[in-house]
Amino acid sequence: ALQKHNLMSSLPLNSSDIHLIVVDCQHDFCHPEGALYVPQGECAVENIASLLKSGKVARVTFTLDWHPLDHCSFQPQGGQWPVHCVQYSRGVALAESLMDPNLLPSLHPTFVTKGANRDQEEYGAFAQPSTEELALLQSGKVVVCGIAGDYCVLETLRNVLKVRPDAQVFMEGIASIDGGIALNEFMTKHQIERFQ
Ligand code: VGL
Ligand code: ZN
Repeated sequence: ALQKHNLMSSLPLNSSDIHLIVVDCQHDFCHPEGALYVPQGECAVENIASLLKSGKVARVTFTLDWHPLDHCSFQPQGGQWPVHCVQYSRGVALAESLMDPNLLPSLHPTFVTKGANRDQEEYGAFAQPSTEELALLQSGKVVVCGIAGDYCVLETLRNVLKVRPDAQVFMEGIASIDGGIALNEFMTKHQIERFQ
């Protein structure tokens, strides 16, 4: 769900302005001490931070894994994953190097949460995009990156491609649990362009 406090979400961008979608770059996935640390997560985050600072990006959307304490995907509930990204815990925080009060305000950040429904696994953002989310996805040249490449990035990319078949992927800004196999296969199969 799109966090509606963001009043800049209708800021129009030209199709040449980059709109970077950063998937789940949160403490639990990016920090070696996080609950569901994905190897190389810090490298992906550093590369994303550099791109955001490069001046090439006009707008950023952050997706956040955002689970209630008893989410069905958690092992104590019989799910596959350790308890992670619990709402209002440290684990949901954006990775340290992306939190830059001198930079983010000029990129009109929007936050999109997912996984809040206790009874449903939801890897991808924009599964059933609202009118506002559709407008957001129409904005700029859409480039996707984040963590994990084989789960939430892949699923978010599938959803984004339904609205924006021209979306690209920033490979250096991705870390995958499987080392990149699933995402690479998907990109080859669907001839998705890499952002250079
Ligand atoms: C994710 C596993 C569980 C992800 C989220 O962000 O890729 N993976 N929840
Ligand atoms: Zn999750």
